[in-house]
Amino acid sequence: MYQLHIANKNYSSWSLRPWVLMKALALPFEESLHPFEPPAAGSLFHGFSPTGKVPVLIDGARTGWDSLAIVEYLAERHAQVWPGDAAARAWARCAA
Ligand SMILES: N[C@@H](CCC(=O)N[C@@H](CS)C(=O)NCC(=O)O)C(=O)O
Repeated sequence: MYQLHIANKNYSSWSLRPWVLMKALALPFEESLHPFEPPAAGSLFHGFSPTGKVPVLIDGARTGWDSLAIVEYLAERHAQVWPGDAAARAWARCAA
């Protein structure tokens, strides 16, 4: 099971990106919601995030950060992340 560290989904669209994806595809994950109160947030986030930012995805011994890098990590493990059709995939990547 993945663990996804995020902040408030209203104010952290970066957090929202992998969260929406994983919910939409019903990928198994545990959500860890952290209070988002900048500028103090960053120092708290360093407890689990190499950059002090969210989102962060934990997969066993692996820690991944940056929302698009997380999406690409998931795409290598779950074929349904990006559309199969090349044109649709290109559009989806542009939109992301
Ligand atoms: N490029 C990063 C941006 C991550 C980012 O800036 N996250 C913000 C929340 S939206 C954060 O953690 N800020 C805490 C801080 O800077 O103290 C991504 O796509 O994940």
